[in-house]
Amino acid sequence: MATETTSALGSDLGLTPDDLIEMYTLMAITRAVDERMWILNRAGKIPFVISGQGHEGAQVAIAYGLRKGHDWMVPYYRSVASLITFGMSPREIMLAQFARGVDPSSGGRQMPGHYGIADRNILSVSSPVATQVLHATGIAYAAKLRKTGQVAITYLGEGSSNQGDFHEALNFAGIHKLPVIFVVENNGYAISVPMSLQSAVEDIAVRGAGYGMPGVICDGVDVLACYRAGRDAIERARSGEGPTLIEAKVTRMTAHSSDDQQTKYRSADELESEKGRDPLPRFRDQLREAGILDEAAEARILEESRKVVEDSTDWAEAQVDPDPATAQLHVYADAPPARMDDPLWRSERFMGDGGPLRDESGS
Ligand SMILES: Cc1ncc(C[n+]2csc(CCOP(=O)(O)OP(=O)(O)O)c2C)c(N)n1
Ligand SMILES: [Mg+2]
Repeated sequence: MATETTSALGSDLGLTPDDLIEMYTLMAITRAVDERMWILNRAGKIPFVISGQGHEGAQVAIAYGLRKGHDWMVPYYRSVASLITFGMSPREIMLAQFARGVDPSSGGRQMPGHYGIADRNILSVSSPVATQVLHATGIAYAAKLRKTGQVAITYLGEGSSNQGDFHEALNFAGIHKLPVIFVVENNGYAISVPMSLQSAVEDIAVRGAGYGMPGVICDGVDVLACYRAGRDAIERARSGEGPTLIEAKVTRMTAHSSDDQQTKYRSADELESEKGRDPLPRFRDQLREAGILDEAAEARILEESRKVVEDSTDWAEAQVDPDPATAQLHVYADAPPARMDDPLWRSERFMGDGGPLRDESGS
């Protein structure tokens, strides 16, 4: 296990060997949870998986310096490693996958992968890509006005950085020097569309210059470089210097989602060459070489990951589905009548002056 004398790896960044082991453990747990989701999906137990495999190094490292429960995280659908680093538990992740009633993200109402826990400062994932970039900017604006010292961090893919929302958010954040961090996880594809057809520039980070903020590139297999990028951006935001755009170059090790087949648009050669871009073995080798991770510690981490996966799967699966009587909770300010033939449906409150149930006789 880690000791003071084994290595100085990470010490220039203020990271201890225990920090590095924790980061590796978070990556390993997330990978194990993700792999289990695919099995559950193929077994017909959960409807949909959208995977963060290949993104874990960047996600854990960039989020590692945040203050849990104080700062704000505004995730996207691949953010499981970021969320676990920020304190969401694998049980809570699995509850969303199984859409159980006690799921803290939405009580089993949202599409799977739409994680969020309001009282832990984790905003719900948004289905329309890039809308979250504006939400994070608004949260950062509020934090600045209220002088709370909070930092908001948000995540998106490189394809989503072509949406107008991204540019409007960065412009506003740059003008007002907001405490917000924009993390673009560039995996080279927006579903089947390659980077060359998404953007005329190779690096999304250069867009930061257009909005008056640093654009920093980090390699997603270099966990310590990603940590440095995150730490610097957090310090910048916290000290009032303003926003940062981080672009983490990552690889998408799986298809876009469980409903996609990437061999239709990626060659076998390309997929093979990407295998060397898996952050887990890269970080593990780095820790081994530095003498921080020995075989016994690695075996312990593997065992811990296995236990966490078994526990979170079994526990979440055993929880009950949401009560159907609560299906309309939080959908309307006033609960509408349960039956469509209830005369209340025809009232002014629900019909206005011509709703879908307007009396065809014209009376
Ligand atoms: C506004 C909007 N347009 C299209 C979609 C459908 N969609 C979901 S994910 C996705 C690809 C996004 O690619 P990228 O931003 O690179 O993220 P990645 O999935 O690669 O992590 C698209 C087009 C959507 N959810 N919202
Ligand atoms: Mg992408």
